[in-house]
Amino acid sequence: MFLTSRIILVRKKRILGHFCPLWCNTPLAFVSKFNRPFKMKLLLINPNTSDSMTAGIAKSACAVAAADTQIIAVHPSFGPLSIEGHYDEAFAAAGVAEQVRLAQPQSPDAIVIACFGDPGLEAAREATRAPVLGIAEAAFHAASMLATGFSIVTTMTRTCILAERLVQRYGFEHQCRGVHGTDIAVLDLEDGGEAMTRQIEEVARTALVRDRSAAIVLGCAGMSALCQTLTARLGVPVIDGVAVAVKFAEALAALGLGTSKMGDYAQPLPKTYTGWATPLGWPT
Ligand code: 5HY
Repeated sequence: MFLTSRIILVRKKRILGHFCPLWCNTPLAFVSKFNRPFKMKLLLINPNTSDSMTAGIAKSACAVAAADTQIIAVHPSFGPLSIEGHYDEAFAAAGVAEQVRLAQPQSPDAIVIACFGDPGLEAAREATRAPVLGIAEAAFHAASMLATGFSIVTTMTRTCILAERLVQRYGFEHQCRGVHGTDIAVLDLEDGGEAMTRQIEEVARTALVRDRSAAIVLGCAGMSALCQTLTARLGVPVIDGVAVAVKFAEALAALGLGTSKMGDYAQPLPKTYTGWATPLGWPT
Protein backbone atom coordinates (compact mmCIF):
# COMPACT_ATOMS: atom_id res chain seq x y z
CA MET A 1 0.00 0.00 0.00
CA PHE A 2 1.33 3.48 -0.91
CA LEU A 3 1.37 5.90 2.03
CA THR A 4 0.28 9.32 0.93
CA SER A 5 -1.47 12.40 2.22
CA ARG A 6 -4.71 13.96 1.25
CA ILE A 7 -4.08 17.70 1.09
CA ILE A 8 -6.80 20.27 1.27
CA LEU A 9 -5.51 23.67 0.04
CA VAL A 10 -7.37 26.59 1.51
CA ARG A 11 -7.47 29.91 -0.29
CA LYS A 12 -9.62 32.70 1.02
CA LYS A 13 -13.26 31.79 0.08
CA ARG A 14 -12.40 28.80 -2.08
CA ILE A 15 -11.50 25.25 -1.19
CA LEU A 16 -9.68 22.95 -3.59
CA GLY A 17 -8.94 19.24 -3.18
CA HIS A 18 -5.67 17.79 -4.43
CA PHE A 19 -4.28 14.27 -4.28
CA CYS A 20 -0.53 14.33 -3.85
CA PRO A 21 1.04 10.93 -4.70
CA LEU A 22 4.34 11.80 -3.05
CA TRP A 23 4.19 14.05 -0.03
CA CYS A 24 4.53 17.60 -1.44
CA ASN A 25 6.99 16.62 -4.10
CA THR A 26 4.53 18.08 -6.54
CA PRO A 27 5.06 21.87 -6.36
CA LEU A 28 1.62 22.93 -5.26
CA ALA A 29 1.21 26.71 -5.27
CA PHE A 30 0.40 27.46 -1.64
CA VAL A 31 -0.72 31.00 -1.08
CA SER A 32 -1.42 32.82 2.16
CA LYS A 33 -4.83 34.43 2.51
CA PHE A 34 -3.38 37.78 1.44
CA ASN A 35 -0.93 36.48 -1.23
CA ARG A 36 2.00 37.43 0.96
CA PRO A 37 5.15 35.27 1.12
CA PHE A 38 4.97 32.75 3.96
CA LYS A 39 6.89 33.15 7.17
CA MET A 40 5.63 29.96 8.70
CA LYS A 41 4.46 26.52 7.53
CA LEU A 42 1.83 24.98 9.81
CA LEU A 43 0.94 21.33 9.32
CA LEU A 44 -2.68 20.81 10.36
CA ILE A 45 -3.49 17.13 10.81
CA ASN A 46 -7.10 15.97 10.98
CA PRO A 47 -6.63 12.46 12.45
CA ASN A 48 -9.86 11.13 10.88
CA THR A 49 -10.03 10.53 7.14
CA SER A 50 -13.00 12.72 6.20
CA ASP A 51 -12.06 15.08 3.34
CA SER A 52 -14.94 17.44 4.03
CA MET A 53 -14.19 17.63 7.75
CA THR A 54 -10.51 18.27 6.96
CA ALA A 55 -11.56 21.12 4.68
CA GLY A 56 -13.85 22.57 7.36
CA ILE A 57 -11.13 22.43 10.01
CA ALA A 58 -8.62 23.99 7.57
CA LYS A 59 -11.06 26.83 6.88
CA SER A 60 -11.40 27.55 10.61
CA ALA A 61 -7.61 27.50 10.98
CA CYS A 62 -7.14 29.79 8.00
CA ALA A 63 -9.68 32.24 9.43
CA VAL A 64 -7.49 32.90 12.49
CA ALA A 65 -4.01 32.26 11.08
CA ALA A 66 -1.60 35.14 10.55
CA ALA A 67 -1.40 36.50 7.00
CA ASP A 68 1.97 34.87 6.39
CA THR A 69 1.16 31.48 7.86
CA GLN A 70 0.76 28.65 5.35
CA ILE A 71 -1.79 26.10 6.49
CA ILE A 72 -1.18 22.62 5.07
CA ALA A 73 -4.15 20.48 5.99
CA VAL A 74 -3.77 16.71 5.74
CA HIS A 75 -5.38 13.54 7.00
CA PRO A 76 -4.02 9.98 7.27
CA SER A 77 -4.11 7.58 4.30
CA PHE A 78 -5.98 5.05 6.43
CA GLY A 79 -8.31 4.91 9.41
CA PRO A 80 -11.79 5.95 10.60
CA LEU A 81 -13.90 8.64 8.89
CA SER A 82 -14.63 9.95 12.40
CA ILE A 83 -13.18 9.20 15.85
CA GLU A 84 -15.80 8.29 18.47
CA GLY A 85 -14.17 5.75 20.75
CA HIS A 86 -11.04 3.86 21.84
CA TYR A 87 -10.82 1.64 18.73
CA ASP A 88 -11.09 4.62 16.35
CA GLU A 89 -8.52 6.47 18.41
CA ALA A 90 -5.98 3.66 18.12
CA PHE A 91 -5.90 3.98 14.33
CA ALA A 92 -6.05 7.78 14.49
CA ALA A 93 -2.91 7.86 16.63
CA ALA A 94 -1.06 5.74 14.06
CA GLY A 95 -2.39 8.01 11.32
CA VAL A 96 -0.99 11.06 13.08
CA ALA A 97 2.40 9.37 13.43
CA GLU A 98 2.26 8.52 9.69
CA GLN A 99 1.56 12.12 8.68
CA VAL A 100 4.25 13.61 10.94
CA ARG A 101 6.76 11.09 9.62
CA LEU A 102 5.81 11.79 5.97
CA ALA A 103 6.04 15.55 6.55
CA GLN A 104 9.61 15.49 7.82
CA PRO A 105 11.24 16.33 4.46
CA GLN A 106 9.14 19.50 4.37
CA SER A 107 10.10 20.44 7.94
CA PRO A 108 6.92 22.21 9.04
CA ASP A 109 7.50 25.02 11.58
CA ALA A 110 4.69 23.74 13.81
CA ILE A 111 2.09 20.97 13.87
CA VAL A 112 -1.51 20.98 15.13
CA ILE A 113 -3.42 17.74 15.82
CA ALA A 114 -7.05 18.69 15.17
CA CYS A 115 -9.00 16.05 17.06
CA PHE A 116 -10.22 16.51 20.63
CA GLY A 117 -8.62 13.29 21.80
CA ASP A 118 -5.15 14.64 20.88
CA PRO A 119 -4.41 11.17 19.38
CA GLY A 120 -0.71 10.46 18.80
CA LEU A 121 0.38 13.74 20.42
CA GLU A 122 3.41 12.32 22.23
CA ALA A 123 4.45 10.11 19.30
CA ALA A 124 4.31 13.19 17.08
CA ARG A 125 6.50 15.15 19.52
CA GLU A 126 9.05 12.36 19.43
CA ALA A 127 9.10 12.38 15.62
CA THR A 128 9.72 16.12 15.08
CA ARG A 129 11.60 19.15 16.41
CA ALA A 130 8.66 21.40 15.58
CA PRO A 131 6.25 22.31 18.39
CA VAL A 132 3.20 20.02 18.31
CA LEU A 133 -0.13 21.13 19.78
CA GLY A 134 -3.21 19.05 20.45
CA ILE A 135 -6.46 21.01 20.31
CA ALA A 136 -7.67 19.62 23.67
CA GLU A 137 -4.50 20.52 25.57
CA ALA A 138 -4.40 23.97 23.94
CA ALA A 139 -8.08 24.60 24.78
CA PHE A 140 -7.59 23.56 28.43
CA HIS A 141 -4.71 26.01 28.83
CA ALA A 142 -6.68 28.84 27.23
CA ALA A 143 -9.83 28.13 29.27
CA SER A 144 -7.86 28.04 32.53
CA MET A 145 -6.56 31.54 31.77
CA LEU A 146 -10.07 32.90 31.17
CA ALA A 147 -12.13 31.35 33.98
CA THR A 148 -11.53 29.53 37.28
CA GLY A 149 -13.78 26.70 36.07
CA PHE A 150 -14.75 25.42 32.61
CA SER A 151 -17.01 22.72 31.21
CA ILE A 152 -16.43 20.58 28.13
CA VAL A 153 -19.28 19.95 25.66
CA THR A 154 -18.52 17.10 23.29
CA THR A 155 -20.16 14.73 20.79
CA MET A 156 -21.00 11.16 21.83
CA THR A 157 -21.49 10.54 25.56
CA ARG A 158 -19.37 7.41 25.21
CA THR A 159 -16.33 9.60 24.39
CA CYS A 160 -16.65 11.66 27.57
CA ILE A 161 -14.26 9.27 29.32
CA LEU A 162 -11.59 10.10 26.70
CA ALA A 163 -11.90 13.80 27.54
CA GLU A 164 -11.96 13.11 31.29
CA ARG A 165 -8.72 11.13 31.00
CA LEU A 166 -7.11 13.99 29.05
CA VAL A 167 -8.12 16.42 31.79
CA GLN A 168 -6.37 14.19 34.32
CA ARG A 169 -3.32 13.59 32.12
CA TYR A 170 -2.81 17.30 31.53
CA GLY A 171 -3.50 18.22 35.18
CA PHE A 172 -6.68 20.28 34.76
CA GLU A 173 -8.82 18.41 37.29
CA HIS A 174 -9.22 21.59 39.36
CA GLN A 175 -10.35 23.75 36.47
CA CYS A 176 -12.48 21.31 34.47
CA ARG A 177 -15.79 21.04 36.30
CA GLY A 178 -17.58 18.64 33.95
CA VAL A 179 -17.68 16.84 30.60
CA HIS A 180 -21.03 16.63 28.79
CA GLY A 181 -22.05 14.67 25.69
CA THR A 182 -24.63 15.86 23.14
CA ASP A 183 -24.86 12.49 21.36
CA ILE A 184 -24.48 14.28 18.05
CA ALA A 185 -22.29 12.15 15.78
CA VAL A 186 -19.05 13.82 14.67
CA LEU A 187 -19.90 13.80 10.97
CA ASP A 188 -23.44 15.10 11.65
CA LEU A 189 -21.86 18.33 12.90
CA GLU A 190 -21.00 19.34 9.34
CA ASP A 191 -24.49 20.27 8.20
CA GLY A 192 -26.37 20.10 11.48
CA GLY A 193 -28.12 23.41 11.07
CA GLU A 194 -29.92 25.55 13.66
CA ALA A 195 -31.57 22.68 15.53
CA MET A 196 -28.20 21.07 16.21
CA THR A 197 -26.63 24.39 17.24
CA ARG A 198 -29.49 24.95 19.69
CA GLN A 199 -29.03 21.43 21.08
CA ILE A 200 -25.33 22.14 21.77
CA GLU A 201 -26.27 25.54 23.22
CA GLU A 202 -28.75 23.92 25.64
CA VAL A 203 -26.23 21.31 26.83
CA ALA A 204 -23.68 24.12 27.35
CA ARG A 205 -26.17 26.32 29.21
CA THR A 206 -27.10 23.45 31.55
CA ALA A 207 -23.41 22.65 32.09
CA LEU A 208 -22.60 26.24 33.10
CA VAL A 209 -25.31 26.13 35.78
CA ARG A 210 -24.77 22.56 37.00
CA ASP A 211 -20.94 22.79 37.06
CA ARG A 212 -20.89 26.39 38.25
CA SER A 213 -18.34 27.00 35.51
CA ALA A 214 -17.76 30.19 33.53
CA ALA A 215 -16.35 29.01 30.19
CA ILE A 216 -17.12 26.31 27.63
CA VAL A 217 -14.55 24.17 25.80
CA LEU A 218 -15.83 22.73 22.51
CA GLY A 219 -15.09 18.99 22.59
CA CYS A 220 -14.73 18.34 18.85
CA ALA A 221 -12.82 19.91 15.96
CA GLY A 222 -16.07 19.67 14.02
CA MET A 223 -17.66 22.26 16.35
CA SER A 224 -15.09 24.87 15.39
CA ALA A 225 -17.40 26.72 12.99
CA LEU A 226 -20.02 27.13 15.73
CA CYS A 227 -17.73 28.95 18.14
CA GLN A 228 -18.74 32.53 17.32
CA THR A 229 -22.49 31.79 17.38
CA LEU A 230 -22.28 29.96 20.72
CA THR A 231 -20.12 32.72 22.22
CA ALA A 232 -22.73 35.33 21.28
CA ARG A 233 -25.61 33.23 22.64
CA LEU A 234 -24.00 32.03 25.89
CA GLY A 235 -22.24 35.26 26.84
CA VAL A 236 -19.20 33.40 28.23
CA PRO A 237 -15.86 32.47 26.61
CA VAL A 238 -16.38 29.52 24.27
CA ILE A 239 -13.02 27.98 23.41
CA ASP A 240 -12.38 26.38 20.02
CA GLY A 241 -9.23 24.28 20.30
CA VAL A 242 -8.47 24.52 16.57
CA ALA A 243 -8.22 28.32 16.66
CA VAL A 244 -6.32 28.39 19.96
CA ALA A 245 -3.86 25.69 18.86
CA VAL A 246 -3.11 27.57 15.62
CA LYS A 247 -2.33 30.79 17.51
CA PHE A 248 -0.28 29.01 20.18
CA ALA A 249 1.64 27.21 17.41
CA GLU A 250 2.38 30.50 15.67
CA ALA A 251 3.56 32.02 18.97
CA LEU A 252 5.94 29.12 19.78
CA ALA A 253 7.34 29.03 16.24
CA ALA A 254 7.79 32.82 16.21
CA LEU A 255 9.80 32.48 19.44
CA GLY A 256 11.94 29.80 17.81
CA LEU A 257 10.75 27.29 20.39
CA GLY A 258 10.50 23.64 19.38
CA THR A 259 10.00 20.21 20.94
CA SER A 260 12.91 19.17 23.18
CA LYS A 261 15.02 16.38 21.77
CA MET A 262 16.26 15.48 25.24
CA GLY A 263 14.80 12.44 27.00
CA ASP A 264 11.50 10.83 25.99
CA TYR A 265 10.83 13.30 23.13
CA ALA A 266 14.21 12.52 21.56
CA GLN A 267 13.96 11.13 18.00
CA PRO A 268 12.70 7.52 18.01
CA LEU A 269 15.40 4.90 18.18
CA PRO A 270 16.57 3.48 14.84
CA LYS A 271 14.16 0.69 14.06
CA THR A 272 12.88 -1.34 11.13
CA TYR A 273 9.13 -1.34 10.62
CA THR A 274 7.51 -4.13 8.60
CA GLY A 275 4.43 -4.54 6.42
CA TRP A 276 2.52 -1.44 5.31
CA ALA A 277 4.38 0.59 7.95
CA THR A 278 7.80 -0.16 6.46
CA PRO A 279 8.30 3.42 5.20
CA LEU A 280 7.54 4.79 8.69
CA GLY A 281 10.48 3.17 10.48
CA TRP A 282 13.62 5.07 11.51
CA PRO A 283 16.88 4.48 9.62
CA THR A 284 19.02 1.93 11.43
C1 5HY B 1 -12.75 15.09 16.89
N1 5HY B 1 -13.54 12.95 16.83
O1 5HY B 1 -12.40 16.20 17.25
C2 5HY B 1 -13.18 13.99 17.81
C3 5HY B 1 -14.31 14.43 18.66
C4 5HY B 1 -14.80 13.36 19.57
O2 5HY B 1 -13.27 12.66 14.59
N2 5HY B 1 -12.72 14.62 15.62
C5 5HY B 1 -13.20 13.36 15.60
O3 5HY B 1 -15.96 13.08 19.54
O4 5HY B 1 -13.98 12.81 20.30
